[in-house]
Amino acid sequence: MTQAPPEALTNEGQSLTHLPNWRTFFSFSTDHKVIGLQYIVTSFFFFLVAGIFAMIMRGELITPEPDLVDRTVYNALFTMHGSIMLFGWTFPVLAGFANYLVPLMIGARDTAFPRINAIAFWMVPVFGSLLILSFLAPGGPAQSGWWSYPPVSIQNPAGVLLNGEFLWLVAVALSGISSILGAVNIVTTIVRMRCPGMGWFKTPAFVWTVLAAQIIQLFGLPALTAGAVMLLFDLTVGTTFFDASQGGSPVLYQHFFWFYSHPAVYVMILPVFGFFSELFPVYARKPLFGYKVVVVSSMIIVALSGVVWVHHMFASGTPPWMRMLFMFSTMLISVPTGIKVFAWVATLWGGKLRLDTPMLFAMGGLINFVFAGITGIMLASVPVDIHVNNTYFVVGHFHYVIYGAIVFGIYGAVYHWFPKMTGKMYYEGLGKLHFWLTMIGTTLNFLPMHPVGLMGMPRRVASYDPEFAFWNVIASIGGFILGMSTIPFLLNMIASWINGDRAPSNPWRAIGLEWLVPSPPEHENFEELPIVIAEPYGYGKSEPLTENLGG
Ligand code: HEM
Ligand SMILES: [Cu+2]
Repeated sequence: MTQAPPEALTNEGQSLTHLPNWRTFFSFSTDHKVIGLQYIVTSFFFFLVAGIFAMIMRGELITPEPDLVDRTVYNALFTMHGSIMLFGWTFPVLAGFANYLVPLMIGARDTAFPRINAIAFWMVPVFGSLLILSFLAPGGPAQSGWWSYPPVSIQNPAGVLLNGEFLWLVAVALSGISSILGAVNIVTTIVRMRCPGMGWFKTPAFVWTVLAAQIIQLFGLPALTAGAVMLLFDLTVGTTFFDASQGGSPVLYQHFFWFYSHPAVYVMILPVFGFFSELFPVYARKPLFGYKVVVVSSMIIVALSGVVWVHHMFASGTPPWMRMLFMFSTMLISVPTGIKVFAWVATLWGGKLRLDTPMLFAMGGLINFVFAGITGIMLASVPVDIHVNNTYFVVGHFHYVIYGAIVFGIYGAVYHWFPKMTGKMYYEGLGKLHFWLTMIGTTLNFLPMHPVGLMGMPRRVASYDPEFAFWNVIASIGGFILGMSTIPFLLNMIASWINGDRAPSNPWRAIGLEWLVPSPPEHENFEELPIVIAEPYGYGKSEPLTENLGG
């Protein structure tokens, strides 16, 4: 028999036999698609854990008194919430998308170093568990915030070596090593493995943003790791790099820390800019406006991101002339960023908008990002920053970036590529319910933080003056709505992965190499490597993307 049995064929003539077995996801695989999904699923687990901590904090803050948890527990909660959200969720989930999508989008069969890639992934469950397990350490987990500033972080009140702060530093170092390995792999893949014909200006915008983000990892992480190791020495073996009482400098730590951790926000936001750039053209059915300018502006952001870190230290005794320099360089970043925003708006302008769930999340994310950009410019200005430093205004600003833009962008990407990754369609009704709960929850949770911050409510407190109560009640209600919003999301993902309709190879009629292969793609992606002949966003132009494959 040479003919395939008819029941093995679906609408587009793909065989059902290559749907991956669930056991694959618990194994040491070197397939970038398996590793990508491993990253994404693991990171969502940490998202939920850190989200539960956020719920407890918002429960605590619903009344002015510290009645739900005491102050020490509260300190541990915001520290672990922030750390797990950043190291366990945002970086890994974006690494997952980079892993899954980059080889498909550039027409490669895998990444450059598949084994290093797998090792980088398997460090994530290790350091993530270490962070969670630190709740069992004597004295509890770290309590000095995700910044871990000395002198608080080198105090060691429990007097034991294996305390929460120690475990935290080990976890952060592992996270750094994992990210460096991942960055080496992804950068090499993008530079060396683009298929024939894919010059730099035929490379999809998401791939550009991933490259930009990973370059930041390569120059920034060594500084963070150096700072963390020196802190570890101060904590354990009695060096005094950062101990002011012994002639060390706590401000030096702040330089090490922010030299990486400011650029790190672009490691998180740039791939989300990539998602916007991929999604808007599809759902507006128009080419990405100013594609070349959009991709080049990512690289300009990388260059500028390395010269702005001192804006986190305006209130740390930085001399005025230096403040002026860093205020100016920070504000300059709004130029390439603003160019991107204009390009997205121009892409949407006059387009035939299709408001499916991925598009709703992308548009909601763009709106929230514009708002966060405005408060960001305010914070970049020295006089405003001195006034609102360490108030809830800052917390409101960065959650608008991190939740309003980054989480929204990631949700949009999850829905958009879900059919490709799983071979199944998600349920649109549940998706829309998820979007509206997320939008309402975000607004109620994070908007009130701005007025209450301007009124002077300090951050990192378990109790507060009753005059702040009104805004905190609203914020907490918003927080609980956000917590609830994950229920339709998880239901949708699980139910449609198991039971959803079979996805065709290109359900959105999108342009891009990943949509030319079956859903989910075969082990080595392409039987025959594509030969690219056009820019990736030819919507409405009806020119083919490749010379040899369809589409
Ligand atoms: C339902 C969603 C969320 C709620 C209700 C929430 C709530 C909070 C609260 C109450 C704080 C303490 C603020 C302070 O006093 O400084 C906080 C801090 C923080 N959050 Fe969230 N958050 C949420 C989502 C996220 C997400 C998705 C991320 C990152 C991906 C994130 C990252 C952080 C960071 C980095 C801190 C600072 C921790 C520190 O000061 O060391 N949050 N959050
Ligand atoms: Cu910054």
